[in-house]
Amino acid sequence: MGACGGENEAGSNGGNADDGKITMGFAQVGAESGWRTANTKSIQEAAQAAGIELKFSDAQQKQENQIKAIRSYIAQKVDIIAFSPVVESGWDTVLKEAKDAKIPVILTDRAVDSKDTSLYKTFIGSDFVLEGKKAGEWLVKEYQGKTDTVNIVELQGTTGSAPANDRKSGFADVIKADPKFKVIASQTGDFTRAKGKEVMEAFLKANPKIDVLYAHNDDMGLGAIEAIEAAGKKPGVDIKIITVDAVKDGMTALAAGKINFIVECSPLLGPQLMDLAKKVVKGETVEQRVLTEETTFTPEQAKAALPNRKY
Ligand code: GYE
Repeated sequence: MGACGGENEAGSNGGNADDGKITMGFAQVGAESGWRTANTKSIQEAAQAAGIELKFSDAQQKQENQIKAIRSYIAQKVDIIAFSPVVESGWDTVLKEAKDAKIPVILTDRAVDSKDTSLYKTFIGSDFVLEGKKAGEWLVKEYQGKTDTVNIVELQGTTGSAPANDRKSGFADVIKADPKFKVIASQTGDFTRAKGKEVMEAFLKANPKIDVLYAHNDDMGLGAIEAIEAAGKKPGVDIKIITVDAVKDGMTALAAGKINFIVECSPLLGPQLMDLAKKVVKGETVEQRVLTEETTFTPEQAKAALPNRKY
């Protein structure tokens, strides 16, 4: 600690690693879900453990707020910027601004669709297409040997976000092999419990026969469970439910049989992010893509995993 004194000239090359301590500006999506809360905690705790000074902002699920935060980190000459882009498109301009200021950027959790991959150093997070596929594969197995039509409703994540786009396409890709699977309604619930409930209420009103709900995260699924129960139906029995994330509340509902299957998406990205940040600031090369390891859970597996679940 304190190896470099304050006598150095202020960083002339943009970043200010001259004080020996790395400063990271992190532009978070918001606080929309249990996943996000766990992700924020992981980042804050890991920064502290790694001795990285963290400047943290919450964009309340708005891209314009994230762009503002990133611009302010550039103006403050942080050493590195990390962010979880709320949507995939529209980042080129601000990423170029960071590049021109020689401040490296790490994408965490969600991807951008920028063609120029030199605009960021690495992208750490899950394979959302694979998550959607795992959800679809469970469904295919569950209805194996049956011929009746399976009416599916889908609660999508935030419109234009990587997890919503990819979880939708991965799932669709797997179930399209069998025409008995029909997605009869698909709408965004913005990854929140309140929106999940509201949209599920509308689904239930408009569709007398719903067999399956596929929700892009636990929170929307949990909101939908309230709507299903209020409509006098049994979640997990009358309507089978698949979600993604595997946060504690989701796992509890899974263990209770109200959700049938959860595809895990780990929010604990903090420690890996801090390791990568240190390497990038030192000028070491890092992998362009760092994948998170994940599994899936049935009710039995949820019961076994719950006592040790950290989030
Ligand atoms: O699944 C959802 C959250 O980007 C992986 O965002 C993340 C998603 C997560 O709101 O719960």
